Amino acid sequence: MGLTVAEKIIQSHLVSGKMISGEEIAIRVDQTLTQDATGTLAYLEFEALGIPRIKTDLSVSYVDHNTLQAGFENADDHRFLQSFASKYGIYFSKPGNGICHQVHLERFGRPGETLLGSDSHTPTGGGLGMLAIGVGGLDIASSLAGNPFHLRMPDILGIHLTGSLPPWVSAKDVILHLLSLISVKGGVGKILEYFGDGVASLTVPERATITNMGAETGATTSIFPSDVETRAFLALQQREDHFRELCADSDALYADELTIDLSTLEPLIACPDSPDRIRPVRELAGKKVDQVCIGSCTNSSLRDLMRVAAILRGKTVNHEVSLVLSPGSRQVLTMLAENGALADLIAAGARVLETACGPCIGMGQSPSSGAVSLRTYNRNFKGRSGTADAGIYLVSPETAAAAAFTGKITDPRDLGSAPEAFIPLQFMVDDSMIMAPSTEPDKISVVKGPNISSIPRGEELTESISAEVWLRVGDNITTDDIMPAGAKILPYRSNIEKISRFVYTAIDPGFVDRADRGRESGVGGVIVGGDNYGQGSSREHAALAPRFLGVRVVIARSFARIHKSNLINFGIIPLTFREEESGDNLESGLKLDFPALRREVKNGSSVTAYDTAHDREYQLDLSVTDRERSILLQGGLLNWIIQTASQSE
Ligand code: MIC
Ligand code: SF4
Repeated sequence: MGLTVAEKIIQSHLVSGKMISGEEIAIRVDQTLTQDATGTLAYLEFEALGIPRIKTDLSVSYVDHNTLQAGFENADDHRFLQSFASKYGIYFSKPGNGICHQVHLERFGRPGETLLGSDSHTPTGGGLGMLAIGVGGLDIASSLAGNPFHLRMPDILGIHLTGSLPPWVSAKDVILHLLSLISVKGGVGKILEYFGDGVASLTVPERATITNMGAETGATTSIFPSDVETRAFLALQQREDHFRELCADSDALYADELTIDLSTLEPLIACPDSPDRIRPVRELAGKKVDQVCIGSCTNSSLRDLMRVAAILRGKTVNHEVSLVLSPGSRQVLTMLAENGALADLIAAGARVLETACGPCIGMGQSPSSGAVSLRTYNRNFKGRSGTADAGIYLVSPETAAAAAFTGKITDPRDLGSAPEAFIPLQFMVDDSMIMAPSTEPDKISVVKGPNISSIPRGEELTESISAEVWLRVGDNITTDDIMPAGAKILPYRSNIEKISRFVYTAIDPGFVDRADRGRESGVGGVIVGGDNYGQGSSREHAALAPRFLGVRVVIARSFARIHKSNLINFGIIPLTFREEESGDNLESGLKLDFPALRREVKNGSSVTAYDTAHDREYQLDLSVTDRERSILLQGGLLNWIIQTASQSE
C-alpha cells in the first residue's frame, strides 16, 4: 500500500514502534527551534543533563517574543540565550531578525526533514513539506541530547483541495473554513495532510499560513507536499539545493478525508473568544472597528504585506482606527522598504513595530476597553491581548486592510477589483543577524542574569497522596488561562518561583493563595477540567508552575496533546473521567485521597480517589504509554533522562 507524505517522513525517521494509529513510535529529530519565551527553560533543562554539545543536525534559538525591554529581565534572557547557543552548538537569531516560524521557513526548513519546536506554531514548516511538530521545552532538551521524539502514531486526515481561491479570498480563509468544520479539538491525535489539484495554486507562504493555524485545531501537525512551488520558494531563498520532491503515493490511504473547493470560499472571520467561532465577514459588515493588527507568524510574509500595502496605497487609515503592523522577518521588512511598499504603509498611517510577535502575545498594543480589534493572528483567547473585555476577531490581511481605512468590518469584495500586489523576482538574502555557534566552546561562558533561576527537580512519586480540589474549570481551558502571558508576566519565563504567582490569576485570583495554604498543610492540589484541557500554546510553564505550587493531579474529560505531555514531563498525573461520571461533586475545596497512586500509575489503567467526607469513590482513567509511566514515577522527564543515561553507561 502506498504512503502519504507524513507517513513517508515518519517511516524514514522511525527509530522504534510501528506506524499503526495510536501506537507509540519514536522518530529521529533532524532540526529544532526555540523562541525566547520557552527557550530559556529548554536550555536550562538541557544544561541540567550535563551534555557538552548538541547532537541534532541543526538547532536554532530565536528571540522574538519578549522583545519589549521594560526592565533588565528580557535583555538578560537574550544575553543568556546568545551565550548558551554559542557554547553548545546552536545558531542564534538575534532580536530584530524576525519571528521564529517565518525566519525558519525562509532560511532553514527542508522538505522531508523533521523539526521539533518549543512553540505550538512550529507546524508552519509543514508548508515546505517538513514534519514540524510543536512540543514542550523538555522534549527539545531531550532531542538536543540526541534522543528520538516519542509520540503516538497520529491518524492522517487527508484534506483534498480543489479549484483555486477567488479574488480577495486568501489562505487565512482556508484555515478559518477548516476550523469551522472541525473546531478547536477536531485535529487532536491527527496530522492534517493536504493534497489534490488545489495545492498547486497556493504558494509556500500561503501553505504556511494554513499549516501554522492548523495548530488551532489541536492537530499534531499539518503538511503540504513538496512540489514546483516549493522549489521556486527555495530558489528565491537561494537554497534550491535543499529542495526534494515529496508527494503522497497515488494509492495512499488516509484515515479520513474531507474536500475543500477553494473556489467556493469567501472572506471569513473568527469571533471572540475562540478561533473556531467562524462567520462570513459579510454577516458582521458595518461593525465599528477600533484597532487593526497585521502580522504574526500566521500572516506576515512578503506576499501578505505587499497585498496590504497595495490595498492601502493612496488611502488614509480611518481616524478612529489604530493600525499596527509587525512584519514577520527582517527579510520581509527590508524588501518592503526597498520596493516602496513600506512608504505606502507609513503614508497611510500604519504604526510600524519591530519584526517580532508583539501584540499577538500581548507584548504591547493592548486595545482600549471594550474595543473591537481585527487581527491577522491565530489566537483570540480572552485576555490574551492584554485587555480582558476587548473583542478580538481573526481575519485575513485583505479583510484587515479593508477595515483599516473604512473603520468598520468590511467584506473586501465590496472594494471592487483586487489590486495587483507586486512580488519581486529576487529576494534579499542576508543572514548577518544569525550567529553561528563558536568553534571554541570552552572559551565561552554562559551569562545568567539575576532573574534566571535553575530548574526545580521533581520528586519521585510517593505511594499515596492526600489532596484537595483547588479549582474546577470548564471546557477548552487554554494555556493562556492557566499561565497568562503579556508584557507584565512574560519577563519571568526564566524564573519559575516568580511566574508561578500568576497561575490562573485571570480565572480565579484566589488560586495561588489557596495553593500556598494547601502546600503549608502538606496537601497536594487537584485541578478539575472539562474537554480539551490545556489547548493552545506549548508553554511548559503551564505545567511546571502549577507543579511548583503543589498541583499533583489534573482530572479532565480530555486533554490537548502538548499540554498532556508537558504535565507528564513535570510529574503531574493527567486523569480522565469515565463516560458515566459527571464529576459534578468534585467542587473546589473537596478533599481527595489517592491511597495507591504509585502502584496504580506503575501498573494500571485507572486510579482510585476517595472522598472520605462523603464516602464516595472515583475510578479515573489513566491513558499513558509505558515510557510515560516511568516518567511519572520518577517525578518527570528530566529525572528520567538522567536516570536512563546513567543506566546505559
Ligand atoms: C503562543 O502563541 O501562545 C506562544 C507564545 O507562541 C506559545 C509559546 C509560549 O507560550 O511561549 C506557543 O504557541 O507555543
Ligand atoms: Fe509569536 Fe503569535 Fe506566532 Fe505565538 S502565535 S509564535 S506569539 S506570532
